[in-house]
Amino acid sequence: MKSESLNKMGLGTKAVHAGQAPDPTTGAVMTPIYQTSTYAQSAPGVHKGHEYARVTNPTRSALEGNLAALESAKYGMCFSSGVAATDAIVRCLRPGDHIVASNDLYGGTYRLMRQVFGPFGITSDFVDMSDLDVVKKAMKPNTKLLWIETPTNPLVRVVDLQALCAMARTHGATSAVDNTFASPILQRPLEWGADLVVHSTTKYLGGHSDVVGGAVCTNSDEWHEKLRFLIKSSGAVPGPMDCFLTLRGTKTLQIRMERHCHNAQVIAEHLENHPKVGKVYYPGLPSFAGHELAKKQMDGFGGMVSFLLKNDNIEAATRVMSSTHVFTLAESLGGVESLMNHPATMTHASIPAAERKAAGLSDTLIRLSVGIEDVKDLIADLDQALEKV
Ligand code: P1T
Repeated sequence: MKSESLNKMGLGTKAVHAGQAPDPTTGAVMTPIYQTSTYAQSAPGVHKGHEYARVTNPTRSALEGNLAALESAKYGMCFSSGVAATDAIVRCLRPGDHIVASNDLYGGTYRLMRQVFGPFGITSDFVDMSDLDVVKKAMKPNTKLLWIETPTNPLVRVVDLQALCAMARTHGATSAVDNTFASPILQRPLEWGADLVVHSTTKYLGGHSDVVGGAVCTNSDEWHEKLRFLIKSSGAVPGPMDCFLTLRGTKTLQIRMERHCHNAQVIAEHLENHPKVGKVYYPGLPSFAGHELAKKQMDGFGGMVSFLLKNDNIEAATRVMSSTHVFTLAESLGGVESLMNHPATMTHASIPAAERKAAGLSDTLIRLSVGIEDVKDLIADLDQALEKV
């Protein structure tokens, strides 16, 4: 379908069609897995748009077009993982530059910024982005990147995209929003003024826990050029099979997100009224601090729910996490199947305990990635696990 006509269509239509047209040589409706490392040239420098597969691959190009359309972006660029996408952005900074990032964020992002880029002279501070004054105070003359997650991982805090992106712009810094938890179906940060949108496509975009990948979308010609150069020069690219799987995932993204949101809402409300549960973190609960902001900048509240037990100790939390049958205890999120995760020992273990505590991330927090199963079965599973404490 022509991209001009697709531009006016809804996200469900874009998810199915954007970036893809029937294969010109065979008519194959689905974009083939172009399993090739190189492309024939009829004379030196004369080719059909592809020279070498580290630089471009048609299956990857289809996925890049698809993700760009979903994020209202001019450009999409795919990487071998979410952290590779983050790595490429931070690599564009220089020694002496400073990053302000959310203090509630994926532990691997913290590890990358502090432990990988710190020794190269790129410093980073992690602050509570739900307080705009705190962010303003953290910005230094050498702050070049504002790294935003919303909803955050794992406390699902919702922060003000429009205000934060405007603050970065005024300061002359780039705003990058990790949109992994929301997916473009629920939130499109470029529309709120972000310079860059980042995804771990491993999560909702892929949607089936069978592929690792990352992406950056942008409207900036300058950032497109810088990141394309890094894709070619550093080579953290996804293979064609991975791109095919992710492209297959995005086709059903809209309907999956509807079900993730529905199931998570029902579960969050159930847990909020459960006698064994102390606190529930979910943007769809009217009692949740970020609820009103989520209504403004999101088109749904997402599939991620975190909670603390009333009997708030690690033995009880461990018992619950070891007792579910439908929820699988595992890292990651965003797949069709429900997962349960213990941030303190799993996804956020690389953040020092004192910093986790200062950010409000308790060692007893349990995080749920609510899947698309029958919600009554998910509730029964949680109830029988909670019965054990
Ligand atoms: O795993 P990878 O595709 O490299 O993506 C990293 C990443 C980036 N951003 C966010 C918000 C993430 O949640 C992740 C990965 N997160 C998990 C594995 C997790 O269970 O939280």
